Amino acid sequence: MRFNIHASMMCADFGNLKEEVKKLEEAGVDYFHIDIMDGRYVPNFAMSLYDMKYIAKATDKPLDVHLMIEHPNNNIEMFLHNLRPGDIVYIHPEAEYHPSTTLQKVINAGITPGIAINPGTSVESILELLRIVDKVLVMSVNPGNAGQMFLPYVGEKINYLLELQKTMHFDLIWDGACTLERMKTYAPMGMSGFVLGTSVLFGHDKPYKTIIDDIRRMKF
Ligand code: S6P
Ligand code: MG
Repeated sequence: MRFNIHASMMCADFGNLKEEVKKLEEAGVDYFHIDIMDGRYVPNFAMSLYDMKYIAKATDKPLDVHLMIEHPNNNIEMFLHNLRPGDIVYIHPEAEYHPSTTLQKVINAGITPGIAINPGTSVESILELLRIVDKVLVMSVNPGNAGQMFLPYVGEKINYLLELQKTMHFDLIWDGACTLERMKTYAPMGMSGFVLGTSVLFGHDKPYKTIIDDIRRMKF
């Protein structure tokens, strides 16, 4: 069963970033997931524009850039100018007064548009945006940190989105506390990608390649 593996780079070893990118590439990840935070929309600072630029230069693989910043419309061009066709940018609709205007900028730049949905955000409140985005990052933890506990009430919303994607044509990507069990359950249901952080990929006593090979060999 084919699904995309997104490596959550805020969990990588920044002392050896070049080497990390190389190892993850060789291990067969499909996307480098870049968590950009501003300390306002979320109570943390993770990666920045310059980290993103560095990783974009270090790999030919696509990036998916998760903007956890207030009013991304004010400075989204800085990110878009450094991305390539095939890369994805997700914004949080709550962080913007007019999210569809911001998404249009992403589309006009030739970058794939996406939204990220917080655990407390209802599908109804972002339904119209589902008509214009190609990717939906569904968060099963509140944005801001890696290594958080899965919030079980998100399960019902994920099922609803999996139903909607059949007619509204967007891809669903899971972000937060993604375990092997969750991949096993949700990949056959149509989840197109999983962001892997500390739960599966980083900080374990195994090479990335072994972990990814085991995931690819999983029986469904
Ligand atoms: C959280 C961020 C995520 C995490 C990732 C961590 O704000 O958007 O991308 O980095 O989910 O994964 P884990 O397995 O540590 O929860
Ligand atoms: Mg993320």
